[in-house]
Amino acid sequence: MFEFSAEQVSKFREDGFVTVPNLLSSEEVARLNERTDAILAGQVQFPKEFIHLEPEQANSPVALIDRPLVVRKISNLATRDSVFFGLLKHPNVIQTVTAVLGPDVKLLNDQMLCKPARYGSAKPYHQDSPYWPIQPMELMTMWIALDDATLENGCLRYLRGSHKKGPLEHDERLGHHRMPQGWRDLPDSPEEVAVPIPAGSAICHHSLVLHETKPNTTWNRRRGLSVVFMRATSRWTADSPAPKFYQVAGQSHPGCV
Ligand SMILES: O=C(O)CCC(=O)C(=O)O
Repeated sequence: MFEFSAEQVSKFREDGFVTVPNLLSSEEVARLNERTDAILAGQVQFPKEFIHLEPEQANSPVALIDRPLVVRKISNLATRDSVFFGLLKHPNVIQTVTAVLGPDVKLLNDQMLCKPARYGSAKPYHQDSPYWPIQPMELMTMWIALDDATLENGCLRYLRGSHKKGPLEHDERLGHHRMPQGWRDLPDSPEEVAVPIPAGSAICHHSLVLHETKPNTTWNRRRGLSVVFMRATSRWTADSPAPKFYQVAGQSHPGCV
């Protein structure tokens, strides 16, 4: 029987991340993976603008023949696809997000992060919150492994406790990635923890914890679904009007997201 315990909540608060074993069954993982392949093969309707290729492969003939070899990211699956939408109602997901964020929770966004076999590239150290116009910066990313995430194929790596540094300026660029100054070649640090997890398990991380993934050096892709949740009392800070955010649990609050 699944349980997200008080110890896991404390670990999340202290370290900035915590593993969630057996969030999904192997059947549920297989169903999501079959659906992803059906979307990529065009057997299921899905807007093309939400499917992003590895930048250096965008014009390669491989992109026309075998999309799973070149797709890097698929955005907005949870709110646009009926099978992925089921995750937002999944009792284990609801139990976990409400344990960390409280009873009133909304979805900010979600994306499937694929690291294609052999050349799937690194994502350098960064915090998530500086990318989003949401205050306070206390959101939670649930990264669900849809393949075993290993040291070799680019599992998540964290700097334990780094969410307590507060938001850092992300003013250095590496390709299309943004990261804090001086974090490109991080010296070995005892706080750095690699977190391999099997398919169906997840990691929940605080939106200010520093994290990265290394390249995929194996012959198989590595898929992970990154789903971002926020308290329904959060505020939208951009000048543009706030989008309508999906209510995952509890109730909404006037003047908030
Ligand atoms: O999956 C990856 O390669 C990067 C994940 C990440 O940075 C995130 O989910 O915030």
